[in-house]
Amino acid sequence: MKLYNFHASSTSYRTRIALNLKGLTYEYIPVRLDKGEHLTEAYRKINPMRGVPTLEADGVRLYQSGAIIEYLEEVYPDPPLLPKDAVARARVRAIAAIVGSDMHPVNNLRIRNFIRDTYRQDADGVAAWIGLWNKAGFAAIEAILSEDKMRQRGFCFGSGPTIADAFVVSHVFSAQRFKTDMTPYPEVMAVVETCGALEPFADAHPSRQPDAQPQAQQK
Ligand SMILES: N[C@@H](CCC(=O)N[C@@H](CS)C(=O)NCC(=O)O)C(=O)O
Repeated sequence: MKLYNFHASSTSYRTRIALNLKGLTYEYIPVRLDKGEHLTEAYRKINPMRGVPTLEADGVRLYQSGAIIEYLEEVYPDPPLLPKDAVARARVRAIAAIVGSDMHPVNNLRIRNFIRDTYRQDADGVAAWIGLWNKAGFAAIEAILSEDKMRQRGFCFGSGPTIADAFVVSHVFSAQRFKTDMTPYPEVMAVVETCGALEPFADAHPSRQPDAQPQAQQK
């Protein structure tokens, strides 16, 4: 397998977590978002939406981290990252979708650049935009986690990692880079602490990736 990705990209990070949880090894192909490598014609041929990650597996190219992670779950079901029960699966997918559909897309690099350039916002203005959507999403996830009395604290669902944890942990990393205040979300932060200590999560952390350098700060 080959994973086209960037160390600080949260969609890449969540995919690395899933690969590691499944015990799958892969070749790390860096796509330097900070150098605009995703905007080249060569990369457009690899990923038509010009985003990371892209996974090459079983002779095919897969895009969209959510689709990639669901593919991994279907083809490599052990260990499972989704519960068996349909309602439980829907709950896990809902938490992942809050991050993947409601939070990340509006804070993506291309959106931040547009806000900066078209609406002439400085770093504080862009951070205010990011914070707005992070606050809405994390408040919802915090409420969902707080209301779930069956859940073991430190995991989004049940007593072990699921797809939801991969999405939440990776997006908290992104939020903290942009100085979103995480103190109102203790249940979310307990997930980061518990899961972050597990090897598959720790090994997927942006700081441990081959393309991690102090000057590479773009997502
Ligand atoms: N929905 C896609 C988003 C992929 C994506 O856009 N990733 C970001 C990095 S986290 C990216 O490549 N951004 C480039 C840009 O916005 O120009 C996924 O989940 O894979």
